[in-house]
Amino acid sequence: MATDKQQLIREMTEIFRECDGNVIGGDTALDGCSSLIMFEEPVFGVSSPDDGIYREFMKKEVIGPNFVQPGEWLPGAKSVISFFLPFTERVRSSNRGTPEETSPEWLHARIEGQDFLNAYTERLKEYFRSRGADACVPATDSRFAVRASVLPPWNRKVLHIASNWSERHAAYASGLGTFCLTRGLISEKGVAGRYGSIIVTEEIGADKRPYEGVYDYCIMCGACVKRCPAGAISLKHGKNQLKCKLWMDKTNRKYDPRYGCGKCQTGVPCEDRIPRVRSM
Ligand code: B12
Ligand code: SF4
Ligand code: SF4
Repeated sequence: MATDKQQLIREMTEIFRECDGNVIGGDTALDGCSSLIMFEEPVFGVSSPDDGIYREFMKKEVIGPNFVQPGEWLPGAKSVISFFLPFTERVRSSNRGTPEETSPEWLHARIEGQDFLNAYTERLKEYFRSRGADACVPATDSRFAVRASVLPPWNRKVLHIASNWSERHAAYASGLGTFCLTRGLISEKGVAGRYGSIIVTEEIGADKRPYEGVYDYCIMCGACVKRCPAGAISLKHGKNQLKCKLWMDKTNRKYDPRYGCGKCQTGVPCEDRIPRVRSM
């Protein structure tokens, strides 16, 4: 029997509501973060593992040959389900102020937020198995790896970082949104939030991508350039990974054991919406 996609989405949303960990409380809470809800409900997109775009991701100018295909993560894969968890207004607004200080709410949403996302995908895995399908979550799979290299080798200022499964690229393939100047992915709920994905052997039916170009949703307004405390973003060259990474390391020394920045994702026109949709 064909999968009822809308019913499936309702059930995956219900699992999100029931999943523990989206609220910060007790001893873990940093100053002012008691009862903080990190994420709003997910937005989903589905793509086919046979979509030629996954092969394109292996080109060196996109991700590179280390990108692992959906069917290699999970033999018999029929669907890639990608989702965006938008940060709540409380998380987003907390990080709009002071340019150099990452808000405690954002720090929680980066660290405990990813823990919650991992727990949610584990619940989704169990759910698909209960439906008789198999499932794999690349982000928590032991084969997941991030490779960093300096490109070209004679210029130590250009850092290329590529994981063997990129959440933003899977989301792009699944119709969830497009990239932007900062290399973040803007969804219909904006850029401030986190992406996750699960590969399943159930045939769900791919969503149409409502865009053509890789950067369609970015209006190139430059607001993120002014927000970046590390001077990592420019209208001419986009985002410099090395400068961003070094800033991130600095936040780790400051807020250890947490880290994060996200100034380029808050106080900008793409924070919680598509700033402009190009007419097609
Ligand atoms: C490594 C990493 C980092 C590194 C390097 C970033 C990088 N290389 O992308 C560092 C430490 C710098 C970093 C920083 C941050 N990160 Co980070 N990071 C990752 C991680 C683990 C892997 C990224 C990766 O593999 N990239 C692959 C490379 C190749 O991507 P890329 O160079 O950007 O890709 C370009 C090319 O493909 C190009 N392109 C050229 N031709 C073509 C053709 C086609 C068809 C396409 C599609 C593209 C394309 O377009 C892309 C954009 O320019 C992901 C999690 C994951 N597994 O996906 C999170 C992730 C990207 N990070 C995330 C976040 C939130 C952050 C921070 C805000 C930190 C924070 N929370 O405070 C900052 C800032 C990021 C930003 N400005 O967008 C989110 C992004 C959410 C979003 N809305 O987009 C992710 C997806 C984590 C998550 N689960 O949500 N991160
Ligand atoms: S702030 Fe403007 S230039 Fe920067 S990513 Fe958002 S829409 Fe693009
Ligand atoms: S996360 Fe911070 S340092 Fe990195 S690009 Fe965005 S604003 Fe700049």
